[in-house]
Amino acid sequence: MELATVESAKEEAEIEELLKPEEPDNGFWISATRLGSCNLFVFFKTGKPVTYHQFASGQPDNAGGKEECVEIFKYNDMEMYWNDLPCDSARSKKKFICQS
Ligand SMILES: [Ca+2]
Repeated sequence: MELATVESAKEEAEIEELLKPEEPDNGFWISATRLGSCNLFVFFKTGKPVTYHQFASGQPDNAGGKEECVEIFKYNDMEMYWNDLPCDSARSKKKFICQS
């Protein structure tokens, strides 16, 4: 099992369906990670660049220059959004979305 890649709206919709019972504002780690200090992301599972994404308004912002991981979350039970955030901060203790 590895962190999931999300490469299309269809895949994201499938994940959203699985997450419906969860608390809406919980974030979940996916396989996307920042490459260097710019806003280029790759999936570390495959090495492929992230071409489909749904970053929330103002994201990715690389706050503090340390936001190298990516979560997906639901906000106010609306559609899912993506956010970059630090991989190792206390706030980052989130659940994972994995795939085999
Ligand atoms: Ca962010």
